[in-house]
This record gives sequence, C-alpha cells and structure tokens, in this order.
Amino acid sequence: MSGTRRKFIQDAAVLGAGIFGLGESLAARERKTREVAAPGEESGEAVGASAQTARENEHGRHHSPYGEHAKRAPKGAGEREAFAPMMTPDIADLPHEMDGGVKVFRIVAEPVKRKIAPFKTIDVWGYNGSCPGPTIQVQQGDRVRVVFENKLPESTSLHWHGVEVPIEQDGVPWISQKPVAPGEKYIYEFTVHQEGTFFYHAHSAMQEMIGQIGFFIAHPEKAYRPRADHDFGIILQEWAVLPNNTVPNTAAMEYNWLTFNGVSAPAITPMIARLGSRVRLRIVNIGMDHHPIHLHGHQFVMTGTEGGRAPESTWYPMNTVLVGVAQARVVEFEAKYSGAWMVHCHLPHHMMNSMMDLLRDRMIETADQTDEKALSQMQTLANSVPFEHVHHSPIAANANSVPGFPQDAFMEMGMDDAVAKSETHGLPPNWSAGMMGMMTVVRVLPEKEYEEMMERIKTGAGPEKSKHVHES
Ligand SMILES: [Cu+2]
Repeated sequence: MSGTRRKFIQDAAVLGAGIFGLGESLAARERKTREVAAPGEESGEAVGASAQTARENEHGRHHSPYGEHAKRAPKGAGEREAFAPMMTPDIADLPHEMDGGVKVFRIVAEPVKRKIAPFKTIDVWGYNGSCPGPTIQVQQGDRVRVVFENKLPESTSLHWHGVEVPIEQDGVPWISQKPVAPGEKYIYEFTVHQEGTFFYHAHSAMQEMIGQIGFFIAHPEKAYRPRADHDFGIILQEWAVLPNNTVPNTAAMEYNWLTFNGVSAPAITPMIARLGSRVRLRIVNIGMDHHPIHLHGHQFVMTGTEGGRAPESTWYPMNTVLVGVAQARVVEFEAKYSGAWMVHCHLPHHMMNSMMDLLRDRMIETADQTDEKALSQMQTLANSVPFEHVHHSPIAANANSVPGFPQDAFMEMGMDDAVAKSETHGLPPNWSAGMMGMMTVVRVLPEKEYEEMMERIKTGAGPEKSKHVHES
C-alpha cells in the first residue's frame, strides 16, 4: 500500500475530528471508517471504500423500502438492453473504469474558467474543468462508485439529486457526512435501482449558484417505449456578472447572463436531429428562477420528471414546459418538419445577454439618445469580438422621434464567424443576430443533409461559407 493511500485512509478517518464537537453518528462513522481501513490497504483506496459501503449495507444501516435494491448486485450484461447515451451539447461525458462489477467515476470539484460567449469568460466553480460538470451516464441496476476530490478553497460535498441512496451517500454536510475539506477525498458508492434524469450538485446554496452541478443520467434496464432516436440534455443556469467582474455575484437575484450547459446563445451548439425521428429533451434547472422552455414548430409530450418516467396515460400535447427550480422535465416529440427550430426560455429577460458588464467603466444609455450615439456605444463592445455592430434589421427613418425607441434595435449582434462550428453549417447568414441568452435550435435535417452533417461533426469540419444550404 502506498503512503498516499495510507494517508488518505488516515485522513478520511480523522477528518474534522474533535475540533467541532462531532455528533454521535459522525463519531460512530469515523470508527467504522477506521475499522475498514485494513481491506483498503490490500486493494487500494477505491476498493477500501467499497468494502466500507458494502459492510454498512450488510449491517442493515439502510432501512429504506429500497434496501433490497441497494444490496442487489449489478445484473449481468446480457439481461439488460444496451442504452443509447444522452448527448449534452457543450459538455463532455465523464468516462469510467470498471472495478469488478463496479463503475468507477472520478470527480474533482475545482474553479473553472467558462467561456460563456465569444467575448465573455467568467470564473465559476465546476467539476473536472467543466461547468456544468461532465455528464455521468449509468444504467438502472449499476453499482456506482464516485471517487470525489475537493480542489476548491473551501469544504464541499456531492449530493445525488433524486437518487435513492443510503443516507451516508446523500452528500449533505454535517447531516449525512463530514464536509469534504480542501485537498481531501470522499468515496460515494451506491446501487442505482431507479431510471431517470438526475443530477449531482454541491449541497451548499452559494456553491450551486456558482456552477456546481452536473447530469446524472440513469438509463432504464430496458429502453423506454417508444424509443427515442435522439436524446439531449440541457442544464439551465443564470449568472449575475457585475461590470468589471468575471466572478458571478451569487447573492444577487437579478441575472444578466443566462446559459444552457454553461453557454449563452449564439454560442450554444445546435442539436441535430434526423427528419422523422423521435427526439427527447431533458431539461434540468438549478437556480433562482423558473424557466418556461418553448419549442417551435412541433408539439411535445412530457414523458418524465426528476422522479423518473411518467406513465403514458399522463402525456398530453404541449410546446412549453415550465422547468421549476430543482426539477427535471423530460419531453419527447416527433421531428416532423425540417428546419432550425428554436428551443428557448420564454421569459423575455432570459432571451437576451447583458452587454452592460462588457462596458467596464463606460455607461450605456438605451433611452433618449440618438441612433448614431447608441450604435457607437455598442461598437465599443463589438470591437473586442471583433465585428462591426450595425442594425441587422432595418429601422424606420423617424425611429429617433418615436417614444420607446430603441427596444431590440441595438441588441442584435450578429457574430456567425465567432461562433462557427460544424453544427452551424448551413444556417442562414446572420442567424446569430437573433439568438441570445437561453436559446438554441433543434436542426431537423432530411436524410442526406443529416448524414452529411454527421460526417462533418465526426471530422470536425467547420461550416462552409460559400455553400449556403437552405433547410426548408
Ligand atoms: Cu428563463
């Protein structure tokens, strides 16, 4: 056994002891951790923790109605249908390794620089260099171990939102575990007996608001019927970034940057679907606001919540789903019509990006001013991208004399080149001028265009400027 491993186990055992007057249960758990240090010495830290959890389960510490599930060994591969992974635009999947029948994931909580727009990078906290953290995908029946390391400057923990786990795996500081101190590790391990759209997050309000969340997807043992051909996940977040700041003000309640998966439109990567396919969207909200997410051109049904799959008898047609705080909403639709169809929050202030914080110490006025002056002010922002800020949409000759002008006239900022990627190939010129905040598109492509797009994404080829492809 390496010195590092021994130190880890010792640290796990003495972490926080004494100083803060630990309660009875924490002290008891500490003893338990010490007792199981021996098997860990033989087979490594992760296995040691596994032994701890297994032992706790054997001793019947977890008395929930799901105790039998929690104890159940993972099923053999042959008994379950292979699952098609969900895709999280702009967020990577977290890889895992196998230790016997256990899927082992490694998560590091750490400060992250997140480029939320071509001209805006903010300082947030996330996991494994990503905010939101990487997506974890497992299958119902899996035994899961998460080796968690805290590289934040303060204590934290990981909570498995909606997942029925033994209490000692619940990730609530001081209630279900001692906080994981900076530089320390903690091992979470549990059996996933549910299916559904879950997420992991720090169980500390301000840490949630500075970005500490990621998807935890539990695919069902047997695929949902009807099967979805495409499966996409979106995490909703909001940020208050004050002028001259890169660190969001997590105590604020008014937000100026709204993101899907940590990116604001038009930088959000479009979702690509084949014409005639069935598309699933899973939307998760962790923040201060509720978000009515609206889809254009199609009706969908809500097939699941943060509690798992909903019975088909409860499905009814809709095209806007309210995703409340701490909720997951899963919707599905038949991609019947080709085109670039908007998926966006319909709260008006969530359909824009604030340019105020880009002005640094300059003031911008959006009322009682001339068109010329407003344009020149906006150009000071555009210089940093760089592009020329113009009215993409025409304005009237007498615009300056109409009370209320301007409204959207100065907000448009077309920046197709700055946000170009494979998935934007073929979008109409200046498409990005109409995209802000919590806004993206599902691009429903006919067979041939779909196959070409998949090839383009595979090879990483950018969009062709010269060859414009109309989508409808
Ligand atoms: Cu919203």
